[in-house]
Amino acid sequence: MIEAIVFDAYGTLYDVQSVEQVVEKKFPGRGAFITAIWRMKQLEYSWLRGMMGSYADFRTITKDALAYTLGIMGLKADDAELESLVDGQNRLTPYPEAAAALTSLSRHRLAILSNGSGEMLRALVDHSGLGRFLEAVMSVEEARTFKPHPSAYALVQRCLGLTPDRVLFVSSNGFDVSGAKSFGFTVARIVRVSPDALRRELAEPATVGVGGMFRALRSQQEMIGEAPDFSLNSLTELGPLAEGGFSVGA
Ligand code: 2OP
Repeated sequence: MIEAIVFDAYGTLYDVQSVEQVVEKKFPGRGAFITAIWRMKQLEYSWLRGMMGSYADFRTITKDALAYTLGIMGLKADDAELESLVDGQNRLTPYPEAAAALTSLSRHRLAILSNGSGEMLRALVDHSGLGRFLEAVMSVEEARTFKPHPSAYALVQRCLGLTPDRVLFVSSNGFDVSGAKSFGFTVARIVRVSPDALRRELAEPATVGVGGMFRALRSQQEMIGEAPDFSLNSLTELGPLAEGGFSVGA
């Protein structure tokens, strides 16, 4: 039986592209491009550091990824400016349906497990007000590696005292869906970009911009096995799924 619902943060409860406004203000006309490359590099650095066994917290990784992005574009930012842009990640906007969806799930234990550092996640959750729904906000910091490493997902059992079969893990990130499923959780994937919409967007490759490239690489289910148990179009569909007892195939 599912007792707890554990959410990924970035891209699942919070819209990572919402930092674009902050970036656009600093670099007019380049916000969308910088934000997309920044997010891609941020995750790459977490995976690289995970594989290299050289952990650095997510704030450091996020800052390094931004420095990389600005560097390749020949844009200058001093340390204080980099820090201030990174702070923008602590004020991301939750998806519009997030609060209502969490309200509808109040009979379950609710938590976040994120690659974000503890300090970033506390700021994010406090700023957005979603903290009132959550029993725990877990950072991979304690495991000193990143999702999709199994020891990151193992923090859920340590923190909530629940074996994986009692947890529904919710993510929109393909890598996270595969990692969580491989770990042993029941997994719901939130489909933020449908395969049809993406196919339409990619029909004319010559006109695809960085946003399309981002969606092509990061919005779809990965093809490395480990398919999710449920694919939902928004967080709102979790309520009815819970009402139905999370029956697989629902
Ligand atoms: C997370 O919140 C990075 O989206 C990923 O853990």
